Amino acid sequence: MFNLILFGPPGSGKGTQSANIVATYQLQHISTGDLLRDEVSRQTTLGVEARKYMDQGLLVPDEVVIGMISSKIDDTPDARGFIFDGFPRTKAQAEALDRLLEFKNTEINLVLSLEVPEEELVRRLVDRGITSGRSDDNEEVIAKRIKEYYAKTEPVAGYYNAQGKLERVKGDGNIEDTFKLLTRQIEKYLLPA
Ligand code: B4P
Repeated sequence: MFNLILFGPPGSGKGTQSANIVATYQLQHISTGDLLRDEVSRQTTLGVEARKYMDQGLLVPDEVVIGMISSKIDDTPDARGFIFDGFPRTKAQAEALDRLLEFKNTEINLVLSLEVPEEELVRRLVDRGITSGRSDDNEEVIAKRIKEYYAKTEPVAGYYNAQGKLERVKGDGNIEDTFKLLTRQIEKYLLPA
């Protein structure tokens, strides 16, 4: 199996690039943002609870997200590998993911971190907010999401760096150029010279 994490701040292009990577490498895509928005739109108990955090730009509690990931992994026993998009976002989530994968005799192989300056993140998310209808894509909540990222999520990069799995990728170019930089790292891993 090949298991990849796409890491980076809100608006860095994780969702956008995951779609491209899935199409090229036939990995199973798991986006905690998409899973949570699906629960919110179906107004499940989990969704009603999660929305309170998402609308404020805060992370949803670890136990909720870890439970969701665990059942999603169990639902796809034949996957060739996974691309985790927007997960893990805390050290507790990263440790839980390591345990879940170990249970399946597999592990995270590569963590690609998209690096984008803060002004560009805000610009992209404000732009998306004009058409997305997402209640968290407005300037006030975007600022909170970015703050939450630097406080709780950025340290997760160090967790994977210590395992020798982290590669930083410039994410401020256009979608196509960023995709090329990501595939270069994936190919380097899959087809070492
Ligand atoms: P997510 O859905 O993960 O949203 P995101 O971080 O904002 O988006 P992403 O980085 O994927 O950006 P995208 O490609 O869409 O999270 C939403 C919320 O859910 C969180 O705030 C949190 O509350 C909750 N949540 C999710 N996972 C959680 C977890 N594990 N634990 C706890 N809580 C969790 O790109 C953004 C925009 O930029 C798009 O409009 C796109 O078209 C544009 N864009 C992308 N690449 C571009 C490029 N190269 N150039 C120009 N524009 C680009």
